[in-house]
Amino acid sequence: MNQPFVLSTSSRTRPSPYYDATVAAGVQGFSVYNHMLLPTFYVSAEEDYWPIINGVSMWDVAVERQVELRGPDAAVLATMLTPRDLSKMKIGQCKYIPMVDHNGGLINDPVLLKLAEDHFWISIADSDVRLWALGIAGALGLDVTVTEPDVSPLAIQGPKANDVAASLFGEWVRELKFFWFREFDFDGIPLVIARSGWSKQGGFELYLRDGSMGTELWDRVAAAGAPWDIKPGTPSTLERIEGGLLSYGNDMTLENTPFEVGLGKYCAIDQEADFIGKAALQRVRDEGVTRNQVGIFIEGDKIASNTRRWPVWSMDDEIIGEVTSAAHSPRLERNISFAILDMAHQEPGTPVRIDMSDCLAGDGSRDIREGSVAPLPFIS
Ligand code: THG
Repeated sequence: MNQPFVLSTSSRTRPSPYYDATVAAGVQGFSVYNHMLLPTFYVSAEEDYWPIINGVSMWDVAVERQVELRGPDAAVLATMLTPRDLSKMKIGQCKYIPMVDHNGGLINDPVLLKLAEDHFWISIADSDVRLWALGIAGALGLDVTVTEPDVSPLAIQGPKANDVAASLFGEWVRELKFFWFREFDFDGIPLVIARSGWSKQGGFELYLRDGSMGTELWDRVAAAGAPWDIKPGTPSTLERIEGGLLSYGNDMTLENTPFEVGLGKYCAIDQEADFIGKAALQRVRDEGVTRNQVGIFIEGDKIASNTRRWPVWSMDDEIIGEVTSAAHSPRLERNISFAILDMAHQEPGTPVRIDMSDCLAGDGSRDIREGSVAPLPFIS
């Protein structure tokens, strides 16, 4: 897509602590996420992708804002906010926690960090979780503060991330387990270092606890990564569709329950503790879903990205669902996508048609493609 406009910015589209460093590194595109600017590419989606697969890449993901829960009832509130079972969660652990409303609709799919028994960070995808958490805390009369602290993640992702992190922080970091973290004073730069990140290639997220030190942290990571040819990058739509990672607002919204988008495995709906949406999710479980997420291979020219959800038709010209995210996979050399389709059309190999007409082209041109249903993930 060739956009005939620029993105106008203001203090409402808050820059990240790494903004100056990313501009100096040659960032060329931004999206808006949690009311902030999210870098989207440096060279091109495909050029930026290969270091994540074969080397190491560093990403400004400060848009993953933290919603901090602190106080005697912080754990009670965290438990109310997700169907995931938190009863055995340890200090120093992260958990991927779908959050749902009273109807079971997805509010967000954040990562939860437990810093102390009375101290949590909800590291959020793109929706206003702080408002939701404040509302629930107030309605339940809980003794907890809900704030947005000055904490901004920088991700290091790719097979060489271990080497870069060890050269920065020491050998101990190689032993850090997946989805665990440690607080670390990095020569005066206050960090929480977690083995996590929005790719399937492995790596770390450095949660910077002082936004005035963004450039300093960026520059130190870039310098330490130079021997491994670290590149500036961004969360990759290509890699994450290949690997089956979902994007809130794209692949799921308030209109979806976790069961429709493969997140049922993170929902302990019969746990002892109460949580928002429990009755609704039990009902959905008992009644079954009417639609479900699948992959679709899309034929024809390389897809750059989708600017809206694309309608999907059966070969009898019935509308059977929508493509929610699409990209060209460099490793499969095919167009791949996530879609939500009616239950009658889930079988891998089922032929479909996709209306990819670009609403932003504005010239009424049509782009109808052939496709076929595929199992997820595309690459495991
Ligand atoms: N990092 C941080 N916060 C985030 C994201 C992130 N918030 C929003 C968004 N990304 C959340 N989305 C995901 C989705 C999947 C995973 C991480 C973030 C993930 N899942 C593990 C997997 O698929 O193997 C399973 C985790 C588990 O078992 O609990 O890594 O990227 N800070």
